[in-house]
Amino acid sequence: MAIDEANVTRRGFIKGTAAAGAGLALFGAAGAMATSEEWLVPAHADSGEEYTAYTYHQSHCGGMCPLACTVRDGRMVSVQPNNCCDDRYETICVKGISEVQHIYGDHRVQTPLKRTGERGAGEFTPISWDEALDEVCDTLKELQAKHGKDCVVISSGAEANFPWLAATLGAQVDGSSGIDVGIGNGLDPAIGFGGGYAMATCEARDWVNSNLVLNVGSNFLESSLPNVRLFFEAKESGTRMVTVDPHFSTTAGKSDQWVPITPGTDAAFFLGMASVILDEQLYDEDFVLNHTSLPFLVDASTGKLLRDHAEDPAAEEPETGEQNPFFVWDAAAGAKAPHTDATVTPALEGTFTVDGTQCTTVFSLLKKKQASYTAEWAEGVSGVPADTIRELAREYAEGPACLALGWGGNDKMGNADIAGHAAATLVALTGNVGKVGAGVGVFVGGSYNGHAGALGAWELPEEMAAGTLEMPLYDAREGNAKVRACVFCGDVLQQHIGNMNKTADFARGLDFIVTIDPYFTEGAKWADIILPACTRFENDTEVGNVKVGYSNIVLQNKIIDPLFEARTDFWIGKEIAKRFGVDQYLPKTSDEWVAKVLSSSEDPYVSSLTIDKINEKQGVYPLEGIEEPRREFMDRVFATTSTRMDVYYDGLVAYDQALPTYEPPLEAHADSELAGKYPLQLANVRTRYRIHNQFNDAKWLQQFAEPRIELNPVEMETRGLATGDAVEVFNDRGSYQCRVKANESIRPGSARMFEGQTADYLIEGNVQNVTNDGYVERGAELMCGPVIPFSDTLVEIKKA
Ligand SMILES: Nc1nc2c(c(=O)[nH]1)N[C@H]1C(S)=C(S)[C@@H](COP(=O)(O)OP(=O)(O)OC[C@H]3O[C@@H](n4cnc5c(=O)[nH]c(N)nc54)[C@H](O)[C@@H]3O)O[C@H]1N2
Ligand SMILES: Nc1nc2c(c(=O)[nH]1)N[C@H]1C(S)=C(S)[C@@H](COP(=O)(O)OP(=O)(O)OC[C@H]3O[C@@H](n4cnc5c(=O)[nH]c(N)nc54)[C@H](O)[C@@H]3O)O[C@H]1N2
Ligand SMILES: [Mo]
Repeated sequence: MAIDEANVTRRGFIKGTAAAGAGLALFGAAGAMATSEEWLVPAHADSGEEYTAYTYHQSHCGGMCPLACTVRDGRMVSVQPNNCCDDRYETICVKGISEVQHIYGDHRVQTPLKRTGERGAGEFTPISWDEALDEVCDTLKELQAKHGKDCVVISSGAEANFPWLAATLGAQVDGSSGIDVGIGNGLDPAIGFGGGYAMATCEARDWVNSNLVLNVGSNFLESSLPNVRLFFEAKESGTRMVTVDPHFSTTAGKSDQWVPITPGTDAAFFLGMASVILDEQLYDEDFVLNHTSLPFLVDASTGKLLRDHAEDPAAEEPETGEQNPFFVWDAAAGAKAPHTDATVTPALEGTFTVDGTQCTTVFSLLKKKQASYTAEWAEGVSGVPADTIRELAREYAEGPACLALGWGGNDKMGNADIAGHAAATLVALTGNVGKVGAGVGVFVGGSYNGHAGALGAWELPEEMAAGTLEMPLYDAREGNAKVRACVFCGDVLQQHIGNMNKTADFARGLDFIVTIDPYFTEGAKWADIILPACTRFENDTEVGNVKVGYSNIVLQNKIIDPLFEARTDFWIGKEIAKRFGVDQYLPKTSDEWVAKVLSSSEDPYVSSLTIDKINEKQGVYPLEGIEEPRREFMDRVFATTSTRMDVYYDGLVAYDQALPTYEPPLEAHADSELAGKYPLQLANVRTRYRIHNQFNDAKWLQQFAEPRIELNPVEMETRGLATGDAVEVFNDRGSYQCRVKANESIRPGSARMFEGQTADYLIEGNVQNVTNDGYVERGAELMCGPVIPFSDTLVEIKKA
């Protein structure tokens, strides 16, 4: 343990434990306790050792900021941007700076803990690592012997690092089912990119080359802090930045134009734009004919795309478009022709008889469908004036333009896939993809949006493999699932699923729950055993991890020794592997693992790198070719079956969603049955002061981002509320209490809350108590399964 006991003053010690409230029992052994209160006594500048070491910060804000950390007398005393090779990557925010305090925060789990009270009550007693690990492994083995290996489900947040825990246990893995897949479910099948997460087809660095950036449903200037500079560079170079958001967000405030929209109606807005583009013939005819499925023939009676032959559903690989072409209508020959025949000029519209079957084109079907989706109709649904829709449609069609979407806006509504599909239709009509200054998708995050590097992996023997996921955890709550035990690396239980009261019932029914986290979270309260993990800054060897972030390969070097009795994820994973008798297949140290991840890369540029070589550049090594922004599909060959933008989803004919058909959100809309009882929509958004539940106990940040619910003054007045009042937020699913704040930026009819706010930081209850966990019937047919519609939530608010 790295605590300088002499510097822990008696007074500081008492204050520290008092601040933690029930902290003695909660967070570990009193004797080992040292919180920031006593930690921040002056360090001796003249005596002791001082050094600077390099690591990267949290990834889940898209950050991974390269950091230079100064350590004095064994304590981390300052965190600054790493002045590494290229100043584009020298970023830091208040979250990074305040880690000096936060890593010593009073919600750190300091020792392994064993539950003493009811599940969820948060009562624990400290135990030793050996006791904790033995109990974890013995219990898991016992359950697996009875119910099969896959009765254990492992689930991690984004920051944890357990590359082989599931393989060690033969357990199922549930990543983050249903999260951030709303828009991507509708967009990505059209392009074959993004894996359902709507990853942008180019980087925000390309925005300087755009005529327009239409930012719909993202608060980029808070959710993408390392890239904020790119937004302003584009704006200053003359790119028009337009933000479509129900609320006057930070990003809306810095944009050239703010377009307020009714929550959950992005699809209507996009469909209105598409109609203008069709009516005014603003579409890019060359792109439409040669690079999209819009001229493809559809069987009018079944709605299925015409193909050469029926596919074998049992085949291991679906056939390519080359092997099993689609068809277009060759007007010159008066016959069908395979879409792959480059000599044919396809007919865009019409009805044709093909082999005795009535056929039409996707474009004709789109035109027919769009007839009712006029700009005036879209105004009626979305509240965006028809003239604004027309102007934006013309400007977008002119291009080059980027359609920047979000994970925090309409993505968090049940109807999100329709918005994604409508966005894909807009892109297909205008060709705003695969050329300089044009792209579509979510641009948030430096670490997700740069160039990707091909890191290698540690190979495991074949028999060491994870189980197959039976069903996502949100469905496992319905009962009848195999799962008997869960290992949560991070706060999955509370943070990853809507409707906490239902999740709590599920947690009560499980046989065993383990949480591995540096902090005592809401989800940890449900654990039987809590294992204290190290933060990014602590390690027991030289190097803890390697990642690609921000177009660079970055090392997580050790800054300080593990604090308290915390241990690294790597160490915990190894100790579990030892007890399961498979330790011999794993690297001995994280240094050995990192070296292997580099040397086993298929890319010779990456495999030639070593830890030393990267550390010569202060832990940050640029990938090749990163001077140019990443741009996908510049050859306009898409990663779809036809290699074109496939906008017609004939798998969804049964749901009338082969082309986007407008549907309102599940519950958060004006005609909702619940609207009378619960008139306010609860928008769950991110803030620059937090990463989800992370930094809740960062004292220096709490003063800027005290958890509160925000309402328009009009809504405050009708409820007789004043800023600072304690309120209850409730619906049929549950309730929570917090303070309320008036804010004119909030749209009347909605309330806004920063997500990740949990019971320990509110007056009572947890935001997740009220959030929606329902989904649409077609959910199972979508690319990533249904989205969890956290913001498709209606509530009422009253004085508590
Ligand atoms: N600082 C920080 N950065 C983060 C994170 C973090 O926790 N903290 N988390 C990361 C993660 S995991 C994610 S998913 C991303 C999310 O990043 P974003 O997609 O930018 O999500 P939010 O920041 O929640 O912003 C969503 C915006 O959409 C608006 N909105 C709400 N409903 C609608 C709607 O129906 N239509 C439209 N058009 N707009 C709507 C909200 O008012 C809000 O301004 O951020 C990442 N970056
Ligand atoms: N109501 C509501 N819920 C939401 C959302 C919403 O809008 N509304 N948004 C959703 C979205 S978009 C997302 S992406 C998810 C994000 O939810 P998470 O994936 O849970 O978010 P993270 O910030 O990655 O959480 C990381 C957790 O890991 C812990 N941790 C940090 N470092 C380490 C480490 O080194 N090792 C280990 N073992 N643990 C570590 C942190 O203390 C924290 O508990 O939340 C979702 N939940
Ligand atoms: Mo997310």
